[in-house]
This record gives sequence, C-alpha cells and structure tokens, in this order.
Amino acid sequence: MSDGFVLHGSPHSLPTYRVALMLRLCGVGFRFRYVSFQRRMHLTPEFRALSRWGQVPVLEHDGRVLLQSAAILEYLSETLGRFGGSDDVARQDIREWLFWDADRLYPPLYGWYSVSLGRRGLLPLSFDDGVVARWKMLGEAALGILDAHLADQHFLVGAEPTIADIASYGDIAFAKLSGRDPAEWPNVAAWAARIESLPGFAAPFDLLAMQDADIPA
Ligand SMILES: N[C@@H](CCC(=O)N[C@@H](CS)C(=O)NCC(=O)O)C(=O)O
Repeated sequence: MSDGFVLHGSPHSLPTYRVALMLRLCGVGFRFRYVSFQRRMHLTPEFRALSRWGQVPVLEHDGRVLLQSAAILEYLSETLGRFGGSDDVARQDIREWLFWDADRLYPPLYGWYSVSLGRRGLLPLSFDDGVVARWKMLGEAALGILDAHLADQHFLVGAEPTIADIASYGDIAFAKLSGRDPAEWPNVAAWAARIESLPGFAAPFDLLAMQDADIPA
C-alpha cells in the first residue's frame, strides 16, 4: 500500500533516507524507485525531467513533484499533520534548524560518508587530504554545537520530535555508517537513541534497498 507516495532515490543517499524515515515514522507506505548513480540513472533525460538539478530525493505525491529533502519534510509535516511543531514560534525554530543543518551539519557529515564510499570502492570517489581534514574539522565543530544544544533538551525544538530532528538524525545515521561513533558527543548519542526508539524507526539499509520496492506502512 503506497498511500500515493513515490520516492525516487538511493539507500546510499542521506537526504533520501530523511524522507523515507519521515514517511515511516508517520506510518505511511510508499513506492521506492531506486536511482543508481553507478548506472548514471540520475543523468537520464527521464530523470532530469523529474528533477531539475538531477538530484535525489524526488517525492511524487498527488500530481506534484517535490525536491530538496528539507522542503519535502516541511511538505510532509503539513500534509500529514505530524512532526511540524506546536505553534508559529516552534515552526520558525524548526526552519532555522533545517537551514543550519543544510549549512553546517549535513555537508561535512555527508562528506565523511562520501570518503567512506570511495575508500570501500563503492563509488569512484577520492578526495585530497586537505578536503578530508576540513570536513573532519567542520563536522566535529557542528556536532559540538548540536551536543551543547541537546545538553538540556530532549529534542531540537520543544519537548517532542519534529522534522528538524528527523533531518539532522539522518546525518548522524550516515556518520555512523562512515565509522564515526556518536558516543564522542554524549548528548547527541542520547538524542539519537531517543529517535531510534520512536515507533516505526528503521536504520537506512533496513528501510531501503538497491532495488525498486513497495515499502509498507
Ligand atoms: N540539498 C539536497 C541534496 C541532494 C543531493 O545532494 N543528492 C545527491 C545524492 S545524496 C545527488 O543526487 N547527487 C547527484 C548529483 O548531484 O549529480 C537535498 O537535501 O535533497
């Protein structure tokens, strides 16, 4: 049962995972359409007609084509009435965390995953030592900020989980897949465990595989 949602992406794609996790935590099934980077499926005219920047994730719903994982999370929270924050002040805070994530946390942590994909030979990726060192420094600095914020908060905004948590949790899940232990940032590790205990939670490769699938609610 797809509930009318079609998600195009890859299990190796952190932003794809965010959207899949949101759907899963909302108890919504979806059709998954695997886009293989190795087979360069993201460059085909068919895919470019869907995704103006040739990027995943793409979510199709109700005749609409939605891009950019954070914007998709906002769309889903409005459409499904979940994880959107309790009032306007909370919604503004959530948006600020989403933009901070896109600016400071996601880029270096996804860099860590790209380095690990290259080292494992899963994609033809290699990076200068200077770039790797900069991602390490920026990622650790951003995790330090997250850890300080979470010292006296159970979730990023307010007392309940929101799409800000789901977006940033995706970064932590992929940092783990890159071999980094969030225990280095104890408040981040405790927060990640709270998200992992939400009903319906699934880790990236438990949720998505490298093939098309109907993912049940
Ligand atoms: N800011 C975007 C990032 C999307 C993104 O970087 N997607 C990558 C895979 S994770 C992609 O499609 N890369 C292919 C390309 O850029 O050519 C989002 O959050 O959706």
